[in-house]
Amino acid sequence: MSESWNPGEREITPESAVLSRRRWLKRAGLIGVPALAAGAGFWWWYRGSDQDVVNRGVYPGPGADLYPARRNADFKEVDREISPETPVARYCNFYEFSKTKQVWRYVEPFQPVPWQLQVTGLVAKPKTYDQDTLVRAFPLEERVYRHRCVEAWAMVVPWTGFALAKLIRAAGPLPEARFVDRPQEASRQASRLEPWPYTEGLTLAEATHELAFIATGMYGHPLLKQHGAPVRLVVRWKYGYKSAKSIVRIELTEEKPATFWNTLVPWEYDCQANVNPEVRHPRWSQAREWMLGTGEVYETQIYNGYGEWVAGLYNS
Ligand SMILES: Nc1nc2c(c(=O)[nH]1)N[C@H]1C(S)=C(S)[C@@H](COP(=O)(O)O)O[C@H]1N2
Ligand SMILES: [Mo]
Repeated sequence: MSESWNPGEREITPESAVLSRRRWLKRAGLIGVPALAAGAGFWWWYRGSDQDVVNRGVYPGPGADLYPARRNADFKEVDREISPETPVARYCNFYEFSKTKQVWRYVEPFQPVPWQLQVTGLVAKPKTYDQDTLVRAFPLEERVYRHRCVEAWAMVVPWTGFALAKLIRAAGPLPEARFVDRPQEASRQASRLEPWPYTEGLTLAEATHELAFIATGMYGHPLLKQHGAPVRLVVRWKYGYKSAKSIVRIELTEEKPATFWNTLVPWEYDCQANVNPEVRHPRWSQAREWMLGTGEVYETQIYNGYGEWVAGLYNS
C-alpha cells in the first residue's frame, strides 16, 4: 500500500506522455511568444511612455520664467507625500476631451495660446486678462494642496498661482454679488446631451476665502494641457469637480448659477460638494480614498482635512 506522500504506480506520469507534453509546450511557445510580445507592445503603446504623457501636455505659454515660484510657508506640506508627477498626469478628468482618464492622449490639438480670462458680471471694474498679464498681475506662489475627486481618488500637488480672492477684489465685487460662475471651452463640447460649456459655482464667501486658488502651474512649471492649461481653479475642501479647468470667464451673479455636473446628474453631484466621508455617493462610499501613484488608502477627512479653515463658512 502506498503512503499518502508516495503516489501509487498508476499515478506516475509515463515518460512518453512527458515527452509529448514537452513537444506540445514548445509548439505553444512558438505561438505564445509573439502573442505575448504583441500584447506587451499593445500595452506599452496603450499606456504610453512617461515622456509622451508629459510632452503631449506641454504648451509654449508665457511666463515660463516665473517658475518655480516660492513656496508659501503656510501651505508648505500636508500629512502625506507629494504625489509623483507622471501618474498624476496620466490619470485626469477633463470631460471636454475624453470620458477616459487618459486625457493626455487627446489634448495635443488643444492650443491654449492665446488665451483670455474675463472677470465680469456684478463687479465695479470688469476686466479681461491676457495670459501674459494674468501671470504677472499677482505674485505667483506655490501651495501644496490635497485634492480629492468625488470618485475616491486623491493626490497631493504643489500648485502655482494666486488666491482667487485677489482676482475678485481687483474687479471690485458689488454687494449683491453672490455666486461665481466659470464657463470654459474645448473639444467634446459639440454634444447636445451635455450642458456645455463646463461651469462651476461658488458663493462669494467661498470664492474669496484664502484657500480658493487660481492655478497657472503645478510641479514648478506651467500647467500641462490635461490639467487645465492655462488657468484653472483649485478648491481644496471640495470634490474635484468644483475645480474647473481652462477657465475663460468668471462672472459674479445674483442668482445661484446652474453648474455642469449638477445639471447633468443632480442626484449624484450636489452643487456645494464639500468633501464629507459620511455622505455616501449614491453608488459608493466616500469613507476612504486612494492616492494616485502609490495606491495608498487613507480615511477621507471632513472638508478634505481643511475644516479648521473653512467650517466657519457653513456654521451660520
Ligand atoms: N473644464 C473641466 N474642468 C474639470 C473637469 C472637467 O471635466 N472639465 N473635471 C473635474 C474633476 S471631476 C476633477 S477630479 C479635476 C481633476 O483634475 P486633474 O485631472 O488635473 O487631476 O478637474 C475638474 N475640473
Ligand atoms: Mo473629480
